Amino acid sequence: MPVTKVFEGKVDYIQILDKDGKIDSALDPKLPSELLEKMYRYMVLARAWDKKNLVLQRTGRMYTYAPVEGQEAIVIGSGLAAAPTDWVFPTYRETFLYHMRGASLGELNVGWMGWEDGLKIDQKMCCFPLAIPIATQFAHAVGGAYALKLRGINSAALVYGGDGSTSEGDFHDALNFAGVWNSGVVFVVSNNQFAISVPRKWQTKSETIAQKALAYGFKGVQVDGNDILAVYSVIKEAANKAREGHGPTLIEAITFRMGPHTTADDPKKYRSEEEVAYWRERDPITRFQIYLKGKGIWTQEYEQKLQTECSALVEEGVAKAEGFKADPKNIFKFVFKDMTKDLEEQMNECFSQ
Ligand SMILES: Cc1ncc(C[n+]2csc(CCOP(=O)(O)OP(=O)(O)O)c2C)c(N)n1
Repeated sequence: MPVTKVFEGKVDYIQILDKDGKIDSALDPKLPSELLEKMYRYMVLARAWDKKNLVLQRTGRMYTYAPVEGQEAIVIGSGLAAAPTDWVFPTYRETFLYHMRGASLGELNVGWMGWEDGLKIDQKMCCFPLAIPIATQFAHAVGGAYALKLRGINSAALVYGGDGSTSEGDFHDALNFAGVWNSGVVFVVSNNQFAISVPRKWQTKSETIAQKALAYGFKGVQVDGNDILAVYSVIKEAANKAREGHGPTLIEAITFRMGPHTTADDPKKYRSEEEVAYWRERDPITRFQIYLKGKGIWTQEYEQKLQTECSALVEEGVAKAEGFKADPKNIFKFVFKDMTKDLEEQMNECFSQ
């Protein structure tokens, strides 16, 4: 009986800037200085905002918060690689994208402080509301890409998720449809090594998450998620491909969540100090700073000025959010475009006492 090979796959891993800030000159995307500065500025701002949010939560001024520390290169690299008319489908870990697309930090904080108004997104920003139910956003993105195609709109759909979300049925349904329909979707999986306390190796027997795309008939690629140049380049290429009608790509960005899963979690219970230290040495901001220093862009004065600017922006956002006068009725009003009878009854009952 003859044996013939009917399938063979490969998954590349891409890193352009190593952990010490040294560039692979063959892969250097040679981005203009303004873009490099924008990348750095956004990463520094995201970290300052993130750190402040943790403090706000710990002091009772914010409810549950999901930190982004360590994963900034993925959010910002992808956010800058996407065209403003590409649609994004974020989770709770990528809300900084809303700021990059026009929302103020104050508006973001209104949402994180529990008010529905913070999730009111201008359609022009091309953003879906953040998904908290794990993996539902993948199906939304494939449907969104299909809707864009039907309307003749030449935009990609970028959808985000964590390593844990790839174990959900919705992830596989979405990949299957994306493959069959040749949808213009870029799946960005932030493999931050843990789904709350569940390590990546308990999530799947596959060597990589990227290879799952091969089973659904399209390209999967791994990227150093702490290297903003690699993230930017890989996502840019995938988004162009999506817009040109050449179908989906699955990108597995290897990273680490430096903080807790959310403020309701204690990571010391399930991971070691050594593991955290290993990733601290691979920080996405530090290595980019070294790279910018080598290019003559980064100096101590540059950093000081930037830190001052960022902390002013963060404080302005906090003041705006804390001064926000919310209408509690919006909890009911913002669920559907037209309020259902049931909700109206509940709202009236709630506010009649
Ligand atoms: C459908 C569903 N099941 C369970 C949860 C509870 N939950 C919230 S976050 C999370 C882990 C998600 O891990 P991962 O997808 O790796 O993303 P990360 O939080 O690490 O970015 C779980 C199980 C949920 N929100 N939705």
